[in-house]
Amino acid sequence: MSVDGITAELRHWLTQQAEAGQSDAQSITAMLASGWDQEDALQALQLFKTDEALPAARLQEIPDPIRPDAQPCAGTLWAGDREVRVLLSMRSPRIVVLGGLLSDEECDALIATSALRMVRSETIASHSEGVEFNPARTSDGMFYARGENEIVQRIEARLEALLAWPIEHGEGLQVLHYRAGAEYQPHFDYFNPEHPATSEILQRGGQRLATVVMYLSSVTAGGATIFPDAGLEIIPVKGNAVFFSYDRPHPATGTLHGGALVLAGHKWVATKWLREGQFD
Ligand code: PD2
Ligand code: ZN
Repeated sequence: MSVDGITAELRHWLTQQAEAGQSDAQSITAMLASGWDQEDALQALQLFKTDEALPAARLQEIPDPIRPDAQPCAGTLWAGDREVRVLLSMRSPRIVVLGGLLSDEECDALIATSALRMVRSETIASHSEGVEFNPARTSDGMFYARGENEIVQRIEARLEALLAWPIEHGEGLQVLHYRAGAEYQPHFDYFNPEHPATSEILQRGGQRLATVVMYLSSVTAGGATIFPDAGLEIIPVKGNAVFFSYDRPHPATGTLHGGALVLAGHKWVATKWLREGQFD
């Protein structure tokens, strides 16, 4: 038996599954439990990811640390004031793991200057406008204004050089602190086009195109950044970073990702989101 198309109802359900952070494997398991044949379920998921409802990929350039004209030289990239190591480069989803993006002193300084400003992290409310506390995200966090202090300026200038993306097309740095037992369940970083708050959010800087998660600490146990659909987990190492981009605001980008439960120790990260346009 073959699946010729998917119903609007199934598309809606698969969209909800993806938005709720369910991996492809979890969606398939739920379909099997409700009586689907395995081959049909796999085929339907494939159709969902490539069907006509998929928004077109952006034609414009999107940020990337390894641009087509500049292959890394001996596994390193020049980031304006220091060399950064390329530890992993994955094409689909687009993910690059970077070694030595920040010095230990820069990590310590960011933690020290943010520690007193940390509050329980919020996320955009899923069914109304505004923000809400979310049990899926149990870290504490704070935002720096762009260019707020000398360390922030230095890191932003480094990211601008590395990604060839204007600082003005980026949000202020966010610092997150996870204690043992804290996690950030899988989610997408782009703004969901179907969400009621999105059109207003997009007026300030447009969509997010890419994320850089910088590790300000190593973690005693747990706390990997996970990409469930890519089967990839990145162990936090102080000074390293993971870059990933999404050329459309859709689960088909494969960029579902999360922060796994911290089992022991503390995890500190700084996140930079790159936008289509000027964010101010
Ligand atoms: O801390 C992380 O590993 C993590 C995971 C997923 C951070 C973010 N997302 C984020 O800041 O968006
Ligand atoms: Zn994220």
